[in-house]
Amino acid sequence: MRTTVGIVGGGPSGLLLARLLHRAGIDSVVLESRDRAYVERRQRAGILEQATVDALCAAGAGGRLAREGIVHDGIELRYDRRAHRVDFPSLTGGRRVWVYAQTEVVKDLIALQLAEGGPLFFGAEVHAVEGADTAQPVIRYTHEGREHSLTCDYVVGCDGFHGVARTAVPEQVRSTYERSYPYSWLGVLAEAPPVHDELVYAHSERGFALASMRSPQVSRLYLQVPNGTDPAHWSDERIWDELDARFALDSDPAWRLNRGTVTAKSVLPMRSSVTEPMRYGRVFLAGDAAHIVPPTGAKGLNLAAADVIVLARALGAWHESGSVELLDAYSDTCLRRVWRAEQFSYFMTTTLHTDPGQSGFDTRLQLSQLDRIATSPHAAAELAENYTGLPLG
Ligand code: RFL
Ligand code: PHB
Repeated sequence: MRTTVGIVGGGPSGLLLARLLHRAGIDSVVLESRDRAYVERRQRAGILEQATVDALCAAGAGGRLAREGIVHDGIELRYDRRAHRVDFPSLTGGRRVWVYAQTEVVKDLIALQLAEGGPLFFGAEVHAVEGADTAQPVIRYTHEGREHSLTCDYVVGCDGFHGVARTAVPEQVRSTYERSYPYSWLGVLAEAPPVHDELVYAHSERGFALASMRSPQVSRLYLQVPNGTDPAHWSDERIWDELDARFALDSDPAWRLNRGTVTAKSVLPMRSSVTEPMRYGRVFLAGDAAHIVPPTGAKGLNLAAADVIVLARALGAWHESGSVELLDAYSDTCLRRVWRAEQFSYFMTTTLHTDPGQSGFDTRLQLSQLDRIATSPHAAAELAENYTGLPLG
């Protein structure tokens, strides 16, 4: 089999790329190792930048998003038992974000890809990407028990942090920069209406907490927990009590979350990682295959979308005119934005979480930084610009 662009991985980056290429008249094949139900159920991100929403609309996947997505004009920061709202439009010249879950983005893109007949194979496990530095790289994969190969003009590794495409970049060319954090998140999905109409990020002596949402009926909540925590040790009651304690306000002692049935509980580690370069020969890396951020800045999915927007434009230019100028610039263009998001995610994470060995001095620095955001429009604008998303390079 052969195609113009072989895409390894059918997560949000692979699926969005396939749709953008289809609109540009470029054929592609998506190979996804998992089955459809698994890919559609994976609970992950919830916040979309406007540029991500625009790309989903351009890809033809904007219909349900426009009806069910919820526009947010700000977030609330809680610290020292006080609340401060950061208003995005007034600080950024009108920018805002959307609440629309990654599960829904993926469902919409899969439905579209299958309806328009773009090849998308589930249960297709890629073992190797060969010939990155030749004119015709080849993807080797197994599907329905048989070995196959897909010959391509270009291969894009959209296969996430544990994918194989990254290894097509030779070790002597590849550098990975990483950081891990001494805490994880316990993520909870609950059939409970969100009590507040925007996201609440809380710094407390007991650790970080985040109240997000999936719909007017469903809350998505996170608690900082020690690495290695077993979610089974957190009963529903303990989760609700701990969340209420971390969100506590002196000005409103009666403030409580709405409680409801907990439908999912999982622990996710926090990690930062960047692999450079994001391109070697005719193989490109996009999304989590190239970089990971801790979720505190809500950047993971948006960075993945930004990569494939840049790549789709570059492949479009090559397809139309044969020019490889934008393809040659891909890695540098993406990495500038990636490192900005890495810094912002690191900043949000280390400002809001409590390190196990944290001193009183460290805590006071965090509170001083949060106070600065609450009192200086410049400091607040820095947060708001990064959170709502910087312009695409
Ligand atoms: P994905 O979503 O990991 O998709 C990669 C796809 O590639 C497939 N795959 C393969 N297919 C074929 N052959 C192989 N050898 C393959 N190896 C892997 C996988 O099955 C998968 O379908 O990467 P993509 O598309 O780049 O999208 C990135 C986003 O998913 C990611 O950045 C965010 O979800 C990060 N993230 C979060 N971001 C947030 O902004 N807020 C969150 O709350 C949040 N929660 C999370 C997260 C990431 C998590 N991971 C990766 C562990 C929670 C988790 C658990
Ligand atoms: C989510 O809704 O899952 C979410 C929102 C904001 C974050 C992280 C996760 O920073």
